[in-house]
Amino acid sequence: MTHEHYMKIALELAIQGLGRVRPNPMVGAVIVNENKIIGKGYHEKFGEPHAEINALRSCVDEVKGATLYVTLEPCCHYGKTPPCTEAIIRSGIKRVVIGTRDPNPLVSGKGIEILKTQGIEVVEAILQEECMMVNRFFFHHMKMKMPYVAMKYAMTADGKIATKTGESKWISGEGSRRYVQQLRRQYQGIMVGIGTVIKDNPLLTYKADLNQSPIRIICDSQLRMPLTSQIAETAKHIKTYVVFSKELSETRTGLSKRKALERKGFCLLDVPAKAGHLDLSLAFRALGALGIQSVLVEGGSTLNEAVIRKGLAQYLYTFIGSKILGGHEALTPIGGNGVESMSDARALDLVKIKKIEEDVLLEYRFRKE
Ligand code: AOF
Ligand code: ZN
Repeated sequence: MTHEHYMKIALELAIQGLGRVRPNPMVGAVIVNENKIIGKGYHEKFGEPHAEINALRSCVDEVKGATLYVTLEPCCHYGKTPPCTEAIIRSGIKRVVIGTRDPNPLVSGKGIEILKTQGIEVVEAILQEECMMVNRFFFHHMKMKMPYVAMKYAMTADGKIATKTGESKWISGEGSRRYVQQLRRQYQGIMVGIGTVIKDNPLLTYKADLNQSPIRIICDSQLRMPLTSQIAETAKHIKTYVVFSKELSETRTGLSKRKALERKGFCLLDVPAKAGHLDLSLAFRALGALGIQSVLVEGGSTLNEAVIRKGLAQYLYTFIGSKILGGHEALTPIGGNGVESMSDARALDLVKIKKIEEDVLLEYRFRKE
């Protein structure tokens, strides 16, 4: 069997950690001796043993002389758990086949060096692209110190996100809404503008398991958050940031509003604003510094426009419902004034088309500018 064959199995194991290991990467490992798989494991839960350790513990046969396949370079640092390199060396494994290097500066190539100095053969970059893709949020955050940002909206076949009176339930069907629930489980944070909170009073959770719900982030420069909203009522149990204007935080009204929100359980984050608009680049930078690796932006059209204008998004999910609303006044997904010339359009690369019942989902990557 090829290296790719076993790495694929390791990748399938890795994604079983989805939603449970973040902000750690998802990692899978397979141990093979004489063409036979003798052990398998993956990183199951944040703070618990790494993939390699679980694979070693699962071995029934002799590990000496075996090959370890692992989707990410083994760590060599003391984190919440001891270094995987030490356990590998102790086990008598002869060869380690790695999907991709760990971008964490505490590891980044050092894990490989340690294994090599102990006489272990190391094979690198097997299914590297796929191994990076499963942890694209972790890689992006390590490199950019900013969260990986994806935007999601649902629009009608004529490109509207609500009627002219603001009704938006429902543009997309049940299947699409179930899909969005799965997305919420994948992203560490979910962001909306305060307009959406006031208009729709959403909960913004992963409903099947609140423990896997993303952190909620509300852009609310003037602290208009209603204290009776569903979000406010649940802020003590589900971590929720309110991002607001630094200028407001220095006024007396700002201070009293801030106190009232803190009593409700909100975490307050102030960032500079210009003409009442938050500096979103600084907001995302601050969220990155708080360890938030990925954010799903769920609108509305004002927030979406600001995110796109500043080039802050990497990925886009567009759901298209089989309906037409019509009208000049009905909102479209991206508000503001838009660009004047076709040459200023934001370019996208289409990566996926999916039919979901009567809806269509289009997934795009934002082309780098
Ligand atoms: C591995 N195997 O399965 C994972 C690794 O705090 P800790 O001890 O859990 O360490 C977290 C760091 O370890 C994380 O930032 C990443 O660099 C690496 N993750 N390494 O060898 C694994 N999950
Ligand atoms: Zn490790």
